[in-house]
Amino acid sequence: SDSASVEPKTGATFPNALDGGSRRLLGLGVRRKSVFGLKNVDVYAFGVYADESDVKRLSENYEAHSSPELKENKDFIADVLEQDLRMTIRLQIVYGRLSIRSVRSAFEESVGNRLQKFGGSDNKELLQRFTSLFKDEYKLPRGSIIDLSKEPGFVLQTRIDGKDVGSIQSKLLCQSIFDLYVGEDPFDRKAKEDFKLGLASLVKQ
Ligand code: DAO
Ligand code: DAO
Ligand code: DAO
Repeated sequence: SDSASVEPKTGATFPNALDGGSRRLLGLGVRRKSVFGLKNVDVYAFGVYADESDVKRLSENYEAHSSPELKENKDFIADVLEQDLRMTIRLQIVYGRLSIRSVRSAFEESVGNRLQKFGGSDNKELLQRFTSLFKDEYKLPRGSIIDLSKEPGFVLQTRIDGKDVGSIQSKLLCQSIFDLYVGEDPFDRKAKEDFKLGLASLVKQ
């Protein structure tokens, strides 16, 4: 429809815009995880959003390059993720028995790996600051919505079902989280490709 899109593998629905219309949906994907090394489960569907006016403003830095050149350039997305660009990753839980404990341990693995990649080894404190937001009393039943938003000045804001659960100012944390979805080795390749195409089409509008 005009106002929402459906992630086809899970049937999860995502609004085409957030934040009063300024953050636009550019890519959809699924986060899968193997359980006990046996089978893969779909844990959540996700949508990648970027602020239209920020993309237009920042695109001036890339004007000298043609779009095919940018699409093939590996460093391009890495460069985009270093910009002060408002973005949101919306997660919609599809796995019905997610415990906060498994969220915390999956998170330490995936985000911990990226913190190491971008920041070196000494990031335990940052990881702990973030995981301490995940209180044991939170419940994440199927259908729960988590928004991870990058706000101006590299502030990562987390919301669960619309309720603010905390913000952390860290460029490294922002880079690490968004890299999972649209970086070098993303959870879902299609989401990353659509994100790149979407950036280019926003610039041309
Ligand atoms: O119940 O332990 C289990 C298996 C489920 C896999 C959990 C993966 C968690 C992925 C992170 C979710 C972040 C919202
Ligand atoms: O899928 O491995 C992954 C990364 C998940 C990152 C997002 C986790 C945020 C979860 C907040 C839950 C609070 C209870
Ligand atoms: O029209 O050939 C062209 C230039 C297209 C540029 C496409 C990507 C620009 C993306 C800028 C993103 C900034 C955050």
